[in-house]
Amino acid sequence: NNEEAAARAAAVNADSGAPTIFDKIIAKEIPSSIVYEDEKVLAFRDIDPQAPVHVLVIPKFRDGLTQLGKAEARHGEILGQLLYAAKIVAEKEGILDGFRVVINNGPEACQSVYHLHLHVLGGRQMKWPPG
Ligand code: D5M
Repeated sequence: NNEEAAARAAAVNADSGAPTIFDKIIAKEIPSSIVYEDEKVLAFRDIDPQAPVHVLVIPKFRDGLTQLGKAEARHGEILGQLLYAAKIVAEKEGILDGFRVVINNGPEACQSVYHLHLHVLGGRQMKWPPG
């Protein structure tokens, strides 16, 4: 089924530390629909939206943060900036009353792009537990 296929696809995408497609988005070498940008953070619409609002929030400088599991104490500031940017995105998108922030970490969580990213999802009733 779809979930198994997604899990398999994610599993082949292990964390190699290689550049990802998000580097090209940051460099504006490939187009994206930008929702918010500042010096440190970029937020753009997910190409495969799972909700009416689905925005990815990423650090412009990956600095070893291929996934949250690689975070170290020195990343504290950017991690806070990413979470705050998620709130700004929710506000801009008009979903401040109900939204979800997701980080998929590693193959078992179906992470497919190894450049840390927060998913900001909203605009519909969410379910719990997530799949
Ligand atoms: O989420 C990775 C997400 O990245 C997934 O939801 C699709 C999205 N993606 C992949 N390529 C693009 C481009 N080019 N534009 C916008 N969004 C993109 P993960 O948590 O790793 O599964």
